[in-house]
Amino acid sequence: MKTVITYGTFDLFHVGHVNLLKRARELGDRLVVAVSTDEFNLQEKNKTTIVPYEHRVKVLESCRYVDLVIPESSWSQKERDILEYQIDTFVMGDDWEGKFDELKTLCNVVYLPRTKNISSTAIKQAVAVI
Ligand code: C2G
Repeated sequence: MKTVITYGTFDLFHVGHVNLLKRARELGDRLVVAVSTDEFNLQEKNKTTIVPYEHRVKVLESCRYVDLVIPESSWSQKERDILEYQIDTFVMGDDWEGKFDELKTLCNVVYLPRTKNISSTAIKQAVAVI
């Protein structure tokens, strides 16, 4: 059983997220997704989300590529998660290229090309001007 993990906010779930999750899932047999809590987003990423954490969890749990959803509440939990869930591959979009290379001592680290021309921020901006 090859297990993959990825982390993110996944606000305003869109096709860029779907493409990332699909490709991540294809790297193993099981995909664990760690979703940033509202507090983590606010305190650590200076991000306010439109969709509250509980709803973002439910949306991800409904995605065919996702097998398990866990909370992301700190930057430092990744090492613990990799050991606890026996992760073989850690995946992030390449906007994070190189940022998590220290995890290479624990598992494979893969950065996948982001989907162009879509982001939660762009969606917020587009809706704001309607
Ligand atoms: N993503 C993508 N293409 C896009 C938008 C996002 O491939 N057009 C990917 C990102 O690279 C990331 C994942 O989708 O791997 C989730 O994106 P965000 O919700 O923006 O995640 P982020 O806020 O970057 O949080 O500890 C890591 C952080 O929690 C990552």
